[in-house]
Amino acid sequence: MCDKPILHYLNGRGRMESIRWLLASSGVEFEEQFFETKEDFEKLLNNGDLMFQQVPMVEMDGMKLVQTKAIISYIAEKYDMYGKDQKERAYIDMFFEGTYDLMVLLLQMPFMTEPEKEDQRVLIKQKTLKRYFPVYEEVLRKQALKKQDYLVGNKLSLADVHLLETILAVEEVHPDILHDNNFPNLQAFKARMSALPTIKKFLEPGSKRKPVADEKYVNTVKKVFLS
Ligand code: GSN
Repeated sequence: MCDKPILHYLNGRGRMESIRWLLASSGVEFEEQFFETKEDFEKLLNNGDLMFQQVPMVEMDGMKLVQTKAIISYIAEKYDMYGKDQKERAYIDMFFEGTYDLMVLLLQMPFMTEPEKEDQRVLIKQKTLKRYFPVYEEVLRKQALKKQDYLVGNKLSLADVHLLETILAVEEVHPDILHDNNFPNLQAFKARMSALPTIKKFLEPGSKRKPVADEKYVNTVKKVFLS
């Protein structure tokens, strides 16, 4: 019997990566069971382990949790990353949903054709600059005036962890986006967050953080889910 959460997914980012980020940032060790073939996935399905025949699935506390956002909420609440009251939680949810919407655009990209990828790169830049990053920059500017380092209250939350994950993912597509577009508070946030011990460790090579999807991973996903 394993006390650590067990994450069931492919050996790649996808919808599981934010769950990995949240657990790692909370200092929680976890195990992973990867599947690589349709047969492995079907085994989980046939065992009745997947409520909606979908992954991510996380085994923890005697449950087989599915639905990414439900999993994220459970972990955030359990490890005190979900604010101190209902209002803080509402803001954490709003900030998380914003970065999640941007992250979906990033996660789709490896599965596109080259011309589609180019359009998506442009779309990501436009949404990042016009819709998302200015919001977080302004919130962090106001928080800095109150000598507060995080998006909500004065405590690390799910919203901060997901913002850092998203900043780093956007930078993989547009490396100079913070520097070239005058986001000093986001830059300072990125540096501060990356230096937190649990996050620093997760960012180091050899951690359970997954690389950006390559061709092999894309083919595995297609083989498992689309064949
Ligand atoms: O957010 C969630 O966890 C669900 N609302 C969606 C989960 C989902 O779509 N999972 C995919 C694989 S991960 N990539 O998106 C999945 O299990 N697809 C198989 C299927 O038959 O839907």
